[in-house]
Amino acid sequence: MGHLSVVSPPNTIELKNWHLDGRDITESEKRIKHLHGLFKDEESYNKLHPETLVYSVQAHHPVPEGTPGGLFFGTTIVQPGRVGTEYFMTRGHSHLNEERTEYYWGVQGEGILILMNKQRETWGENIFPGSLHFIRGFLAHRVANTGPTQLIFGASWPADAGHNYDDIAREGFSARLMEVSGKPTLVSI
Ligand code: M6P
Ligand code: ZN
Repeated sequence: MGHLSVVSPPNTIELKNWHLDGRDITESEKRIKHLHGLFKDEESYNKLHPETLVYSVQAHHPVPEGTPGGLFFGTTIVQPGRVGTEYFMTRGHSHLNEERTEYYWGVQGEGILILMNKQRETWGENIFPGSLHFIRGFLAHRVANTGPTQLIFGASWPADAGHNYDDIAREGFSARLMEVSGKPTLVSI
């Protein structure tokens, strides 16, 4: 970059599916074998092929993790599927820096953003192409695919938010998203 220069940006987004290209992008995949203990029905979990893909994440990290004022940007694809009657979903997390917020938005497919506050009240927001979700601070968040096709959503979060997976691993959310009478339903645990 130089004074008065006009250059191409280092990154692009494929607007059909929000696939990210360019520099500083990490990719991760979560398969059934990586998600032990996440789903309620262990018998159904054990019947699925361990290599079954559940979700994948691309994240653009233009600054180091923890940089005050920095932003990260990601695209997540959750595959269609269920473990028993529970929909395929992300692990879910809250932020280590608990007041940090985040945007999610729907790109393709249908799903539900599951949110839980510190009082362990859990509720959902429908995700669809064009839906916009502002995730307030102090909320645990996770996304389930409730449709027959891939669910793609975008996300942007502060570089100093951090991921807290331990609380969810220990206590879980207070409700699970299950198919009940053919409909996605939050069921108290
Ligand atoms: C979104 C963002 C990421 C997150 C990803 C998967 O892209 O919130 O920070 O890592 O979803 O969610 P999780 O980390 O809970 O598996
Ligand atoms: Zn987050």
